Amino acid sequence: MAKILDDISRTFGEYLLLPRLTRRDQHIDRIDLSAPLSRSLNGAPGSLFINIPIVSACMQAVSGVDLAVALARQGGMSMIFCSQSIESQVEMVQKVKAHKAGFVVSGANIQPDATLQAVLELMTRSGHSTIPVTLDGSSEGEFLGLITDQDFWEFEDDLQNLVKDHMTPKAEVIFGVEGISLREANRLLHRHKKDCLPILTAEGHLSALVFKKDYVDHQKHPLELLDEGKRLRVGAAINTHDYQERVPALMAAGADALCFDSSDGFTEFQMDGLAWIRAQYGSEVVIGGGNVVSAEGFDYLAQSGLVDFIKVGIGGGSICITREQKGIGRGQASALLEVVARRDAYFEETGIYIPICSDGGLANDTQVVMALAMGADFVMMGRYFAMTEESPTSKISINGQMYKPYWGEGTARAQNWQRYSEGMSSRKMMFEEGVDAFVPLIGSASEVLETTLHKLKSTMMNLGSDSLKTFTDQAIITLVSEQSIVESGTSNVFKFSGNRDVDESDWGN
Ligand code: MZP
Repeated sequence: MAKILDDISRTFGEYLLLPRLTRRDQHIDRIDLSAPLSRSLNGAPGSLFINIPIVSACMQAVSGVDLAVALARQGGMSMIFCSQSIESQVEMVQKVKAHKAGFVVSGANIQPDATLQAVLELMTRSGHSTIPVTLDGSSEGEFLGLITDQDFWEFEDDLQNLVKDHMTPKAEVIFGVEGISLREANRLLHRHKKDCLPILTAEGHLSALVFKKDYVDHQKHPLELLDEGKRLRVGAAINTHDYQERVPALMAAGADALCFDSSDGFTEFQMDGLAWIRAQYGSEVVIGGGNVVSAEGFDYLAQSGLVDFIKVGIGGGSICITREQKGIGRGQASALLEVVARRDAYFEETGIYIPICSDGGLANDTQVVMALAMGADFVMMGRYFAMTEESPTSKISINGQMYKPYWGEGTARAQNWQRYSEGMSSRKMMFEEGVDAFVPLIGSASEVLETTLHKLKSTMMNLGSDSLKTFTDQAIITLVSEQSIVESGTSNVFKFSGNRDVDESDWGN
């Protein structure tokens, strides 16, 4: 007969943390949010850490080049999706690795014979106020000058005038030559009181731009996740079908970590993949396995000695219908608590520490905090990043509100890449495990992360924790009744919604 568990499947929203002693010497700016991505032995540090405990999901609608760059700049890491051809995934990894922090390929350029009207339209379309002028209007063309919104007045100048008559010509532009270090480029910006420095090749062609605002941004975000060569770090998803071709290509491209993208990692297929990759690359490669939702699943992957980190979660993803379609999965909090308990016992038994990633179903910042308090070393999120400017999809306006498309990897839309790129139509899709949806656009990755990380650090202060390790060790968590959940919201007050005809200055008086 089937075994029935005593406990029911629980979600993060059913728990609360109890405050512990907050010390006078604690400071929010000194809290360490770094998290391990690789396994370690007897308390020695592992080979790979992230500076904030957040990675982005292995999904087409989430982890493209722009998000990977934005997230690594904040200290986290993206897992570039594998539901695409090996060549295009490799190209994405290469683009992230080639991204020179501070050096930006110019996205909006114009020819000297274009009109001011065309410049205006380009500025509106691109959101840029400084436009390089190149002979052929491309980002690599011969550099002729710069035109900015200070060089003409929209309502005073004739917009049919030509760019060449208003631009600052090359002879008057301060520029750097390719090979210049970022530090030197920033010094030039500072010395000449400029906002933008074009970088030219020895032949005088445009190569990149360096902006003062990026320097300021870097100073504000010192947690950038860099490899030994000062390149941004990026991870890549892999599958159990083509790893013998995909992994060597990704390793050659410089991927910093690999991660099996599978809703169920408790399989011999994944074990075969892990064994093959380890045999080829030894400890040179960091590999994540999963997903699992039980101590049994954890043991299967951990005891092989092949895996660096293990992802937990089946069916909790915001676009996931695996539980409805197949009847498998587990409440994310129950799954995480059981796997973390087994991981800790395994560490006691063997001295081997395996980081745990809580993957999917995190509906808000509080749940991120709870997952980390419950012992996840880091979290993986899809919806959260799909909603940002940097996700790879195009914005769309619905009833005046901006949205972005977001779809699961288990949808026909995501799975169709094989048919288009490799003619692999033999594995016919019988049913979908995900849905195709829209999510509101909420801002840039740096803006949303700033809020999330601030809330996390604030809760860590409440628990008297200076690091994520002490956060978990000090966490006392209580299960709450349905009535407590009601009590957690506002109660017996009238909340304003929509526009208020009240002078803001009245508030707080
Ligand atoms: P979320 O952050 O949007 O709630 O969940 C993202 C996670 O959902 C992914 O990391 C992955 O584990 C899972 N996922 C992705 N596609 C599907 C699907 O189509 C899915 N069912 O469950």
